[in-house]
Amino acid sequence: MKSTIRIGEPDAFKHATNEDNENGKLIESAIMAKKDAPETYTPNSFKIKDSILDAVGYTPLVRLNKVPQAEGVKCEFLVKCEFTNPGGSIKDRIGRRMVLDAEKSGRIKPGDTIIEATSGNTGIGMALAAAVRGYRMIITIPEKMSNEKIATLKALGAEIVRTPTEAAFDSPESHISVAKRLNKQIPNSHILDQYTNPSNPLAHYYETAEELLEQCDGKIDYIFSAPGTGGTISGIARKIKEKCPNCKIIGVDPLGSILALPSEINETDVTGYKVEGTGYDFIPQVLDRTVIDQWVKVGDEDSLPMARRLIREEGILCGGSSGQVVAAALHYAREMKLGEGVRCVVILADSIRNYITKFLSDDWMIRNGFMELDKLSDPNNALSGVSWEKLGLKEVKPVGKDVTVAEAKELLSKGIKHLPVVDKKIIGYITNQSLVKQIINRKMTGDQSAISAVIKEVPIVKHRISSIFLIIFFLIGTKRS
Ligand code: P1T
Repeated sequence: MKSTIRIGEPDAFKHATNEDNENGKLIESAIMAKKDAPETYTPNSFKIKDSILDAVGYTPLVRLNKVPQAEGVKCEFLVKCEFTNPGGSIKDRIGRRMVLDAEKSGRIKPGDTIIEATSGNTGIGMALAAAVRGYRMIITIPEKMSNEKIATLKALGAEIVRTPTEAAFDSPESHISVAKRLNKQIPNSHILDQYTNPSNPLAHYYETAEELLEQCDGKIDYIFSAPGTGGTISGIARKIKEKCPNCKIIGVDPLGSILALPSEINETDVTGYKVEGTGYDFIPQVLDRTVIDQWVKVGDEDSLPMARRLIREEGILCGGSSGQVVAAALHYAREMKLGEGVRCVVILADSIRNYITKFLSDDWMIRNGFMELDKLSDPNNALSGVSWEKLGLKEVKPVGKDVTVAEAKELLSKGIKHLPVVDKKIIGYITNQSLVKQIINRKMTGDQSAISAVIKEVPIVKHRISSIFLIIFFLIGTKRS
């Protein structure tokens, strides 16, 4: 498989626009202004904690012993295991700090409602704080994000509003705009806003970066982090540049996002990606691109298999963005010929728990083109050696986009659960449930087009995979659901 990874030219911060320099100044002045905020809310102690919020932070820094070596990388690779935070991600740090800082400043008081637009992990971190401190929590979150995150959020008592993944950040349907609308409608509600709140980078300036300096005795040569809001990388970078000025900060950005510099490196045909939490279609205010020395772009094809390798080979139970940043860092170390004695630190933002039905599943990986079909000949796979014929699967023929309600209904009544719809290429599938919903909601008749019943969340099928492969996977879905 061809690598998707590409490295931008060095000193990328030199390409930051005036607007980004403003972000840098803004974060600097916020950090100066907040010097009186507590440096940490967590005493570093093994003693009894007053609440689970005191268990946030002080995460392990662990050496990788197999994957870099297998990739021919000579330098030292250390990973910051943020998945050991109580809510399972690095965003617990800002969940706690944004809530406690807002309480301390008198902006919010228990009983109020907190609303946050999130890709899930910040939501979990804030819902934890809200549960402990007594707030109502409303989360707006794009459909793309995993059901595992939603289940955790609901268990923490958060109310969920899902928004379309395709919505641009400034469109009325985006998770950010919906949060703003709810804020106007709900009395005593507040958006603490991770995209602009200085408490976000401050959590990493005061905590994550200090932990790294202590864990490494001040010797760090490279730090790799994949920004979403940019709070992690900006907060860490600001402290590291003060204490360890020769350390290089490398930003890792998914193909399809526009955060990297110089901006030409963002050019791609890729319009979406499966890794959750990193990359955006706008530059968040807390992302200070002036403190990032270089950027690496990386696609899902490298990121998700790398997350699986970290789990399988190193026992590091991390999430997809961790695979993304490690894949990019290893590529960088190899290309730059970083030798023995060079220390690279990689921030692993979240945990396997968020992705059990996504990249942890072989079916999901194969359906999305991140694992070869012949993986099923792997002796460890339950289906090893079993031919598709023996599984008794029938072929499902895709229908065109002009399929009518009556035709779709007829095909679905023959035991097909997912009816693929094509318009030159696959555009989605119709299920009994999606069809019935349209018939009821839109009072549709049999001769009308069934196009509105198409579910568009369809696996990206790579050109190297034949349509037979696609059909097989509709059948697998049919068998198992
Ligand atoms: O936002 P930032 O500090 O840049 O962290 C990026 C990031 C990386 N990896 C994962 C899995 C993440 O969830 C995130 C950021 N997440 C959010 C912005 C959020 O709302 O959960």
